Amino acid sequence: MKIYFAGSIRGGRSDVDIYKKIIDHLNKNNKVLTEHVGDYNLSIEGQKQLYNGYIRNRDIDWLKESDLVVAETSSPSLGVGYELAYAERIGKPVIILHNKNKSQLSAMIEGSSYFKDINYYKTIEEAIEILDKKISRQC
Ligand code: 6K6
Repeated sequence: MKIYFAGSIRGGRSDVDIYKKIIDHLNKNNKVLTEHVGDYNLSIEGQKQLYNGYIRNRDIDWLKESDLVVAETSSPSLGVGYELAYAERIGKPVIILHNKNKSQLSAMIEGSSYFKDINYYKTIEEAIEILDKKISRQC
């Protein structure tokens, strides 16, 4: 399955270790199209050589191509919010992972009837267990 993983970049990189672990786990049995989101070397300042328009269009093409969107939303990010709204608009399946100890999820996401699959977790092990259960149901 092709998976579009969404996580904060310019919204802040404090959860990059979580993104990396989730991406590595998903990549064992799937193809994550957005591996760079878990790249420790991608800083808020990174990839400045790429035009914003190029990044936006490339990412939206990948989102359209994917079978599933997995979004880690604990670090609030405008880009992730945009991707979630886009996924909702085109009817792409979405699994959301959120750590309530880090932030409160936006009412725009919690309040949308489209996002039924919002999962609150505390540890990375718990997040991975949730994903495994959900993804095995989708296959
Ligand atoms: C990186 C560092 C500075 O500028 C960048 C731009 N690079 C990006 N490369 C790939 N995907 C991106 C980039 N910027 C945002 N995205 C997409 O939006 C990713 O798929 C993330 O899921 C999401 C992050 O949005 P922000 O608003 O936190 O950056």
